[in-house]
Amino acid sequence: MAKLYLDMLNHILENGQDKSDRTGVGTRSVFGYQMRFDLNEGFPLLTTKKVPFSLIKSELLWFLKGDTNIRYLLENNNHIWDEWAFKRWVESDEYQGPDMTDFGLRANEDPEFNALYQAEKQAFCERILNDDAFAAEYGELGDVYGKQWRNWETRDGGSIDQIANILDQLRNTPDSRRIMLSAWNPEDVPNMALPPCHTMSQFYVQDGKLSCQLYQRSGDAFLGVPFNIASYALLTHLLAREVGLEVGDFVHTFGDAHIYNNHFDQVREQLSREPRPLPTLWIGGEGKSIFELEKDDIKVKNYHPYDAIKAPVAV
Ligand code: DHF
Ligand code: TMP
Repeated sequence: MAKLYLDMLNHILENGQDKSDRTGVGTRSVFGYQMRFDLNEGFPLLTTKKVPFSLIKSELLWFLKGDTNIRYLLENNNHIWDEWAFKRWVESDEYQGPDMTDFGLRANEDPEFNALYQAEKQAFCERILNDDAFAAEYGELGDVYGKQWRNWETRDGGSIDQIANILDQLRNTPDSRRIMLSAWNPEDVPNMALPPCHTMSQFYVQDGKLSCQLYQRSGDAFLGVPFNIASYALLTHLLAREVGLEVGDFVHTFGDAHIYNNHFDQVREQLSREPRPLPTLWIGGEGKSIFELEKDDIKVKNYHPYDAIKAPVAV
């Protein structure tokens, strides 16, 4: 598995072309790439660097709850979405603090600004946790994954629960070629902190095994992609458990797969490491449905990765 991922990094390094991007950081990028993970070979969590599974888990449980407010993530010590909520806050009319224009780029270049920014972001997170009205307004990321997965709005004012529909189809028409999960709602895209990167997925049942294919329109190969692989592998396991299937493959298909220009050293460090055996996934919570599972019901066992490798996230 780790080999498949390292091959992808290598492929982008060797075949990618330099491309400017929205964040101003710049990338090396390819268009179109695919990996196939056999989920029976172990749980696909990278071993060539430590990937914080607890964050992947709380993010997926947050999606499955239909929640789009970062307060739940903060309560679970998960800060992976902070920057995008913070961005909405500092761009709002109500914000009166120091100028935070282009905070992502400036924080990487200017240590003095970085200290100011970190303090401002920390204060923001504390306020999200402690001030209900503030959290309701500025903890919201808009119509992101949770909303589309569980409460897709219909034109007659109703809503569609795509996860419930998928479970119904897996139970009743497992051969269907229409078992889809879409996060890309063109009407809502302008109202999202970040338009969905994992855009659409499809589920497939053969020989009692559930497979999943994801189309990811945009993949940050060093930071986001290891999370995305593990997250969809976990989702596939959770759906399979719910309907009494085994797991099959996770197929990961990309549009723009890129390495940010400020991740090259980290990528080379990772490529120098020899993959270790994969961990396994443990799901407890006997009798609980997929919507009732809590973080302690899900664990990875025998995970022995190399040390974490830090890298700045492009905002
Ligand atoms: N923007 C960009 N440019 N890349 C992303 O991967 C990305 N991902 C988002 C939102 N916007 C994004 C949501 N997912 C991290 C991982 C996933 C993620 C956001 C951030 C991340 O920073 N991971 C660190 C550890 C973070 C921590 O421990 O708090 C890592 O080293 O994996
Ligand atoms: P974009 O909207 O301009 O494509 O920027 C989004 C960036 O975030 C891009 O580098 C891809 C990355 N990303 C992931 O790789 N995985 C994710 O799950 C998310 C949310 C973002």
